[in-house]
Amino acid sequence: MSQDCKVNLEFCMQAIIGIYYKYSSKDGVPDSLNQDELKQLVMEQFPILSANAKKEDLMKTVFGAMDFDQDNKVSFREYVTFIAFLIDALQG
Ligand SMILES: [Ca+2]
Repeated sequence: MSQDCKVNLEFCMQAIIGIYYKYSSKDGVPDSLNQDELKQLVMEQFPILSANAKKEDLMKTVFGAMDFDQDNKVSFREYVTFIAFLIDALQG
């Protein structure tokens, strides 16, 4: 893994927050991701996963997994909870 002196945990957390609002703000309602916003986030932020999975199946799985309260949108809390699950899964 390459070392970059600009990357630390604080930087990573700010990036996670910034990425959420970058996509959630597209429809003028920045407090949630709708399905189109989430699809764009997944395609751009998870390019390897997106390239290796059927996109419709991937989106159903991701949206279903992130939308814990099933209100058809992804809140910031749902987003960061899902990111935490992903980090835990990735570290094995
Ligand atoms: Ca939700």
